[in-house]
Amino acid sequence: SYLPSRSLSRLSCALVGTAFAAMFATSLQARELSVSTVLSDAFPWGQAAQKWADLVEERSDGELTLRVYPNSQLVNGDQTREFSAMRSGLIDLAVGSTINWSPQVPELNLFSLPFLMPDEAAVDAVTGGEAGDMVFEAIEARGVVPLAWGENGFRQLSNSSGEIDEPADLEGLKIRVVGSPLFQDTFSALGANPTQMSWADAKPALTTGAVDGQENPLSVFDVARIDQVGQNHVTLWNYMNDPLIFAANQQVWASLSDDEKALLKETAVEAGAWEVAMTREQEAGRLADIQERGVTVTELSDEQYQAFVDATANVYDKWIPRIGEELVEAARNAIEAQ
Ligand code: X2X
Repeated sequence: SYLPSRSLSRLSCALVGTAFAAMFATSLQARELSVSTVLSDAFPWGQAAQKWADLVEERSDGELTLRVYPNSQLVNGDQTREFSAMRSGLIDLAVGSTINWSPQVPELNLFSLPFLMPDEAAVDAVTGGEAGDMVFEAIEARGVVPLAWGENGFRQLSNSSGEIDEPADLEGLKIRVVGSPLFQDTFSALGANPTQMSWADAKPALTTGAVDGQENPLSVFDVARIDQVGQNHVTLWNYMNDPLIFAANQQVWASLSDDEKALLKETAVEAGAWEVAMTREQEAGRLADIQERGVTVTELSDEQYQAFVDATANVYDKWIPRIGEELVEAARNAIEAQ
């Protein structure tokens, strides 16, 4: 050959180098997947994602790594964009709230219908049955692969101005709500003045008194020390439960081997069940701690509860067509049958 051997070896070196770099990049991408969460591992929600990551790490012998990015940082704090970011591939995986994904998946508003699910058994009947399957199909139809359920928890009402045991007590109160339109309707129906903002903005707004109240599970209230920013009244009204969903971007999912898919699914189901049980077990202790720190806790009589149910009935008229009559029916049947 008249090609000088030196340049030949240089050429082959370059070729091998490029091929190696490409292989390396592909394998790195396949190995480390991002997981988005809104809350950090100081909260059960973040612990659910970390548990998932730990189980995957352990059972894949380090072949697959999940790296958790808390505080909605992959969407610059805008939690209602998390689903879109996962669908488009900016986020590989997420453990997300039904509330935050509901702007893109209207069926998820099911869980925010006020006073639909009175207790944990009702939540389990919905997520674990036909309604839950329908919700997963709706997520899949919108380009994301759902894997398992977790739980942020029953959302309770807090405020800085006084005890709330009837809708009239909410009259004119500024309440921070998540940026999901159904909440605007629920709190308007109760005579309050709802203000939508992200979780990142919520604590500053409570601190300055820009808002008078907020609603979140007791675990969030407790860990974030919401009582220390003047929220010294909590009403236990179980008005909605906020399940978490473990999910994956569709292209990422399709790129995994069958074994990796099985591993991700099985560990998500396990981490979810672990977190749901833990969240529920901790509830009573958290309530006691909150009361010990001086928070007034209000429980509702059956009549008081019914007054809130009646005041928010029109939310159903507006939202059932958006959620889907069949899905709401399936959820109601599951709740009644338990
Ligand atoms: O923003 C909230 O209130 C939170 C943290 O509970 C959710 O992400 C739904």
